[in-house]
Amino acid sequence: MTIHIGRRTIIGAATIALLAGIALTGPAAAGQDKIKLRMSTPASATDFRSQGLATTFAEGVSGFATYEPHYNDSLFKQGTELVAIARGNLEMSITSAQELAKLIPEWSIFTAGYLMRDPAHQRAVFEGDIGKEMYQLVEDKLGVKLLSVMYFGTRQLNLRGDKVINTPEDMAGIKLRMPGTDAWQFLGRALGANPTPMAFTEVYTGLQTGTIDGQDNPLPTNKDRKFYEVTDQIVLTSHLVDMNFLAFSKTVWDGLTPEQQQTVQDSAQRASLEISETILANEAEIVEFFKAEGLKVYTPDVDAFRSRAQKMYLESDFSKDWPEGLLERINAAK
Ligand code: KDO
Repeated sequence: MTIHIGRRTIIGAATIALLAGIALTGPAAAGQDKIKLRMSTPASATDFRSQGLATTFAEGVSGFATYEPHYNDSLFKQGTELVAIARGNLEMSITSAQELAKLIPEWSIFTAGYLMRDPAHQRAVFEGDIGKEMYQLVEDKLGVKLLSVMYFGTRQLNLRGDKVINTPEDMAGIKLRMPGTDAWQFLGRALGANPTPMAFTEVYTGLQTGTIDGQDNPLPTNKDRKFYEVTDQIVLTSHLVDMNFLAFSKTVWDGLTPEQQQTVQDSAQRASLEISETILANEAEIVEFFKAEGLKVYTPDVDAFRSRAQKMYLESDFSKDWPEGLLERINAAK
């Protein structure tokens, strides 16, 4: 008996075999180029987050992907990265709650000053059910996956001049640079300042020329960007226990094998934990550096800043978009 195999059948079988090969082993193993993961950020190459990702994350995924970071806003401008990922023009970014809140109003809860107590609270919130739900919202609404949370440092006021700041009232009339979204500008007002938007990459010159009277960032960032060269004081308001999220294209994610997805996830988590620990350790020792550079570093009446900010957030339009009961769940998270 002869079995007749038509031409069509042969082509069909070959196609199935080829697709199966790709699906089972991924494009890299199928002899294709590695997947390119371009990451865009306003941060410098020496920033702790940049360094952690360029080593731990890049090495972790190197079997099938090439991590290609672009620093100092050189690929996409600050605040445009998430839309670029959603549209398929970029694979990764280091994003923030403020940028997410611009596109998904529920996320504005995480932009509130004096909400997170410390880095441990932040991790408890995002690595538990709240994180799962809020990450899913981003995936559903934006087609962007948030892989991990990293502590970015606690934001402090960094000002020119020698006016002593004790309460939010002392900030009246101070032109404080805040990043250019509504959530950041509101935080500037909650601190009692006159906020003005400016891109991160322009802050040093803004301080140098006196276009702005000050800015706010975590201490390691102030050192990395040399803001101490053009300012006179740091006021330890600790107004935002700041965090970033590693954002990843869902389209790219969906094209990975389950093993590759796991490797991406594990590498992101490992890098984010290392980055968080490095930043925390650095913050603890860095005050002496600024003092040696001639800056005054002191703690104001933090309770006065906290009560003004909390009241303003609760009365704000932002709070109308906060999911029912989420504030209480965040406060209770341990
Ligand atoms: C900034 O513009 O001040 C800020 O610190 C805001 C953060 O959310 C984050 O985007 C950060 O800039 C950039 O990663 C540059 O460090």
